Amino acid sequence: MNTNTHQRSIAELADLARRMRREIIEMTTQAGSGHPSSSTSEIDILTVLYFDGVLRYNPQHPDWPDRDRFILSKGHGAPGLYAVLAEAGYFDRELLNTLRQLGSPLQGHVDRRMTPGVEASAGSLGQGLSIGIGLALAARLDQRDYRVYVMIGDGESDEGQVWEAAMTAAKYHLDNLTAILDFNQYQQTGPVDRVMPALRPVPDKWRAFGWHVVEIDGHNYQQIRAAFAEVRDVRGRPQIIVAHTIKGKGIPLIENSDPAGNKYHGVPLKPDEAKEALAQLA
Ligand SMILES: Cc1ncc(C[n+]2csc(CCOP(=O)(O)OP(=O)(O)O)c2C)c(N)n1
Ligand SMILES: [Mg+2]
Repeated sequence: MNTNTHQRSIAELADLARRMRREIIEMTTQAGSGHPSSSTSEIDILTVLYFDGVLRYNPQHPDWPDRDRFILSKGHGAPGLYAVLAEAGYFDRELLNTLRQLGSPLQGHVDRRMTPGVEASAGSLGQGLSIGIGLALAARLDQRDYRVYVMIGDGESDEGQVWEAAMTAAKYHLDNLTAILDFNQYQQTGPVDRVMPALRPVPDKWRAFGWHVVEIDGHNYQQIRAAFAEVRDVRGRPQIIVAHTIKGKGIPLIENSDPAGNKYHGVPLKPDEAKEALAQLA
């Protein structure tokens, strides 16, 4: 099954994302740990990337040399990516029930040695964009036309390595590299505006570093689709999609928790809460 060439209707995308939100809740609650709020903030973007004809991939051949690469640099958002990879056909959906178990290929943070479809191991924040640069440079050297997409977090952007990568990608004019910022305004210990207020103004910073910037609502499928189309046509510079998102989006219990979904950073719903959330996502 190669799902990558097929464009879907907005209703189909919404339905897919709803199902994957259910799986994120189910697997984290069953595991008794994990990151449901980080995973649900990223899931609409991943839905368009994987299921609306953006990313070029073939689950039957995860090592296909001409595939596009997606790196989840905020590697704790693993449950979201696992739901996507199962839906895409990289592995059986049953495996989702083994999240975070010893010996399972689905560890708490993504691991490329264990999970088909995972391009880079992550969890120690700040490294994914640099790995993406390596892959983008390799594409150029190998004369391949694959593209590289890297999702980073706003809290992750505290890491100096992100800005070293920002400069380096611009230096090499890597127009086959797209970063996606999951700008949900929160990180593990609180609002990014308190932990690192100098992150703003985000779009101006990336522009100053030589990147093409697109700013969108990261839960609006039309805007996500348009952003991926726009960056594909940019020549001579890397691009970043600054996506405004909400931690726990689509799960009222998490989304409306205080403060703004971050109560559930690294905290799954309890079984009775999960039951309520799943009923709302039925
Ligand atoms: C280098 C490093 N420092 C600290 C952590 C601990 N940590 C795990 S998640 C997280 C917050 C990340 O926030 P953000 O990038 O905004 O991701 P979100 O969950 O909001 O999507 C932190 C600090 C880590 N994983 N790696
Ligand atoms: Mg964040």
